[in-house]
Amino acid sequence: MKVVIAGAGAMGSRFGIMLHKGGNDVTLVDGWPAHVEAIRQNGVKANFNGEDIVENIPVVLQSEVSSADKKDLIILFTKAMQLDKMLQDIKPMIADHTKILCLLNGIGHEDTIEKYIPMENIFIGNTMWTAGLVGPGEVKLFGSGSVELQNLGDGQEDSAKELAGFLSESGLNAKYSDNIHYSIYRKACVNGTMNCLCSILDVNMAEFGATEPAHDMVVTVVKEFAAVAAHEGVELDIDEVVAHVESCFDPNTIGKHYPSMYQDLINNHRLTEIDYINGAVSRKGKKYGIPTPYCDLLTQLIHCKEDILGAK
Ligand code: NAD
Ligand code: AOT
Repeated sequence: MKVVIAGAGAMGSRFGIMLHKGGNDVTLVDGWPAHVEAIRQNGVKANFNGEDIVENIPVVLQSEVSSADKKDLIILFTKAMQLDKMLQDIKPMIADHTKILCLLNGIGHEDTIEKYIPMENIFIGNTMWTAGLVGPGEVKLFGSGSVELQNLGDGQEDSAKELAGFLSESGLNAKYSDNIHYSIYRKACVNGTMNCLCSILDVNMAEFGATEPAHDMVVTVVKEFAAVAAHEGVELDIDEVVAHVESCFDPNTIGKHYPSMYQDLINNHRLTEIDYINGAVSRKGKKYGIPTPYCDLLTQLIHCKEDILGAK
């Protein structure tokens, strides 16, 4: 199987490394010239669960993508606001049979992907793996994780199960889900609380969890996500989702992770995915007549912080 990782930052590098270590034909595609050049020169450097490794994976700039090289599977790992441009740039690699798997955080990416790929080839999901970009060509990977995915097109369940099996062969711990929209909203609740609040408060997830108001804030945000999801026929179990979000507070498992929004905004003064997480819930809330005051405020606070820090 010829695999492309479209967007080879922190998470794309993790998936690229694990699939390449698993013996697969992997190519990385990325839009950041310094990162691509560093990988070309030195391979992808990673601290992988405490061990320093180098994985030599072929890499191309998205402006260099060639139509001579059609791929079987493309795994999307851009930031949400880079997705449309990436899909335009990788068009030459897409054949009639090419499957696309989207594991980005946030809600509604299928609306963007459907413009480029027939429904029967689209698979969507989410992941509990984490990763951090240290600098061009270098990532930090620790802890364990999982993937859930499902087909968007009718009758593609077997392909989705095969795809999960393929990822699991390389240790990515992937499972087929028969209710992926539930899983995506459930993961969006993690990001809709942890990503923005850790960025605003300048803390990791364990430090936020140790504050007195944390529980009430998590419950309030999850209820807003649940109200919007219910309007779309996705009935979140609020207590279970709150417990899932709060499991991220544990400093012995994942609590010391600074969410990707923190890494972008606070460490690197980059624009964030807020409009695809809390901002998406705010927009949907307005459309459906559902009040979402916490999501509205959190979205605005992150945009304030982007302006204050001159994020690009
Ligand atoms: P990332 O920012 O590391 O990489 C995304 C793209 O941004 C890549 O093309 C990368 O080259 C580019 N980029 C990164 N830093 C840059 C810089 N300084 N200058 C120019 N370009 C730069 O993104 P990620 O953290 O891998 O996230 C990809 C998707 O996965 C997002 O939707 C994210 O929310 C989601 N996700 C992330 C994590 C995590 O722990 N990082 C966990 C689960 C899901
Ligand atoms: C995360 N983090 O999704 C992953 O940083 O954007 C992110 C992210 C798995 C479990 C908890 C948080």
